[in-house]
Amino acid sequence: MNEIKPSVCPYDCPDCCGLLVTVQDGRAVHIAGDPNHPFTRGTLCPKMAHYERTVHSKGRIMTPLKRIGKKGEGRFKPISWDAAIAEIAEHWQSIIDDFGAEAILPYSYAGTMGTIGYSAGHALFYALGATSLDRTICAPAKSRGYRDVMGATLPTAPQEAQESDMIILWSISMLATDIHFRHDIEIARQRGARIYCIDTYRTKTADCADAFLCPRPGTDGALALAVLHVLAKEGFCDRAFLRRHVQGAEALERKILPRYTPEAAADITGIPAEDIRSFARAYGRARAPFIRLGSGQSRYTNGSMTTRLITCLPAFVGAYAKKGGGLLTSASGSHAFDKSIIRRPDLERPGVRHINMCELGHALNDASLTPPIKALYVYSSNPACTAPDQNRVMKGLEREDLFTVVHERFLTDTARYADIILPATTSLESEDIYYSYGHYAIQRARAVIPPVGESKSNWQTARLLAKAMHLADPIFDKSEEELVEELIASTKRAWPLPLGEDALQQLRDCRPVNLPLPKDYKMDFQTPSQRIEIENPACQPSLPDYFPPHGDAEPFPLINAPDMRILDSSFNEREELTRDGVMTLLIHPDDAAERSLQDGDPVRARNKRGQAHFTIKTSDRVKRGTLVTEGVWWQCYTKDGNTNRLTSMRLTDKEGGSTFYDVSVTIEKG
Ligand SMILES: Nc1nc2c(c(=O)[nH]1)N[C@H]1C(S)=C(S)[C@@H](COP(=O)(O)OP(=O)(O)OC[C@H]3O[C@@H](n4cnc5c(=O)[nH]c(N)nc54)[C@H](O)[C@@H]3O)O[C@H]1N2
Ligand SMILES: Nc1nc2c(c(=O)[nH]1)N[C@H]1C(S)=C(S)[C@@H](COP(=O)(O)OP(=O)(O)OC[C@H]3O[C@@H](n4cnc5c(=O)[nH]c(N)nc54)[C@H](O)[C@@H]3O)O[C@H]1N2
Ligand code: SF4
Ligand SMILES: [Mo]
Repeated sequence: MNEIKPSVCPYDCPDCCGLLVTVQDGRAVHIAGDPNHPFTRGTLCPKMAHYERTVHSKGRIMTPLKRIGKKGEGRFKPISWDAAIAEIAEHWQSIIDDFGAEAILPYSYAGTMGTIGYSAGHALFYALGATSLDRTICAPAKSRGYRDVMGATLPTAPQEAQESDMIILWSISMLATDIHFRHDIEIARQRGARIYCIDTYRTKTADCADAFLCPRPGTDGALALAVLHVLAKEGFCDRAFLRRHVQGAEALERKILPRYTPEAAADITGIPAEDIRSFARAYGRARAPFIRLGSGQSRYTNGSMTTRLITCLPAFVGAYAKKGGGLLTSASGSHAFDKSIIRRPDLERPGVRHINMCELGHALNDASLTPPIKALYVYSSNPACTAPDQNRVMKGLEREDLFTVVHERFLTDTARYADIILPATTSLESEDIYYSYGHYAIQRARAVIPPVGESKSNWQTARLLAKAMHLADPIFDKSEEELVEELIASTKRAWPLPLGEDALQQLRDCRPVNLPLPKDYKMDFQTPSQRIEIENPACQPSLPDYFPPHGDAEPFPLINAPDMRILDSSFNEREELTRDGVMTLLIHPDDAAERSLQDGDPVRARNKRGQAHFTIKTSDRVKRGTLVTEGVWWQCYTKDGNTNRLTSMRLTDKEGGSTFYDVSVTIEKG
């Protein structure tokens, strides 16, 4: 008999879709979108349309495995959970005895966005005294840039865009990464809104827009300043709003903006001055402009500053005071729950060493680290594929003296280097509660099918390891169900407005619930001055200004953007998705002609960190002088490693974020 059960898409995607899963004899046989979800409204992206193929893939790891071949060779033998846990505990204990607990490094990210699953290892590794991981791989510089201007002000809800007359898709690959926002845009468009896209190449998302601006990589800060220049000079500022609600607009106008004429910005960005002017005028004239800001601009050494500059735009025109106007960077759904319930920061030992996950390649190879990293525990992440400076990461993973445990669903690039692999459940096999970083709905999901094989969830595994390491804290006695109940109860203290009884019941019943937003939330500026802080005395410099990205010394900036078929390295298990080719390098036809390159030619892209092989595809979607590749592909689909052979461990200006796009290369045939 078929049963339809609610669930939530667990992937690192702002949409956090509500799912309806058809279950037959304990197997998921069909996945659909939940029409009652307030943002995703019944549709799914192509990746998830066949999630059942991932869940019941023949590639699933079914039992714990122990390495029998060389590191990376991929030969393992099945062992029992008891044996695996005992062996891990024994290794860890002997490492702790010889080197101290900081010689153990956990490494995880958002393989699952479940509130429990994401943070399932925190309490365990804090209690052990292991090195703490700074989880910076995604876009902390973007969050910081927003915060430097807006503090903790709630970003604008995406559905507001329906009421906007000018929507700007700014460094967001919407059709790949936030597809449900298209729904809101289409409603706005039917009401007469114009859509703009700002990206470093003409993405499919750009095709949805009425106008497209194409800056040189990492130069959007100069574009934002020139827009502000035009707004100020041509009388488009909302002076009353600036006087009442904004700190430092006048200082910016006087001290910084004179340098950023559209002509000066054209030199920096490569966008013609006239295009900058007409974009600025459209922004100034719009009744309620809405910016949907992705993360592309933040993955550069100037990433937080660029975001800070873009965040100044709505303030100059008073967009927050208008229905439909505003800025959405990342929705604050993460504040729905008191995450300390699961993360237990009180267990972290004072002064314990922190390592930035973007610098894994250093951490595993740096001989001067005391203590050195002797054990690595990876879950919900695939750093051999997704971390920058892959040559260094691989060198570290190859170390015979590194004891590596990987908790995974598939034999990923990282799992191949494990000494022990533990089988992980998918979201359909475990209980959790989810929030989104793209909208304000939250939702609980119960397990809808039994675990596939002997797989266990992150939390169940952390509990087993905690017991084996004799950790006594009562948290390790709690089930996921108990934790979910506590998280639901915590909304009362964590979220600014209480959820009504109906909403709480809906949550318990696994139905999506929109977090209540305070009336005038857009105008409730949560900064020390209670104003928008264009001048922020706590920042250095206190006024935002443009500075260039790092860029490297090679001639071609290399954008490595999301691919629609996969999500970071997730979905690589679905071989059918690689059919149309991977490791494609898009190049402008004139740049290709100058180098006698033609479609289908093999090329090698190189810089001082390494090289990777691509297949050329000429395209006038790409700006002259830049190169584009899409997707983070498992290394087994590549000749000698993926794009991350070329990317750098360099960090962003603030928050130690990743700089994946701040990289350049030379190319040659072969
Ligand atoms: N299909 C798919 N969906 C995904 C992912 C995926 O890999 N594939 N990844 C998931 C994750 S982890 C994240 S963090 C989000 C990211 O979601 P997004 O924010 O949409 O993605 P970004 O990687 O930040 O890149 C967005 C766009 O920024 C552009 N860009 C790069 N540099 C610049 C620049 O200097 N200026 C401007 N204006 N644009 C620039 C890129 O060309 C790209 O089209 O997506 C999530 N969803
Ligand atoms: N070149 C380049 N590199 C990039 C990016 C880029 O744009 N360009 N994007 C970067 C960004 S924004 C991010 S966020 C990172 C993300 O990089 P990662 O953190 O490596 O994310 P994924 O590649 O999605 O890998 C997640 C893994 O978790 C596993 N998994 C899923 N669910 C569970 C679970 O419940 N438990 C366990 N134990 N495992 C599970 C999946 O099978 C998958 O292998 O990649 C970064 N890397
Ligand atoms: S990956 Fe994103 S768009 Fe696709 S189903 Fe999941 S949450 Fe929805
Ligand atoms: Mo990310």
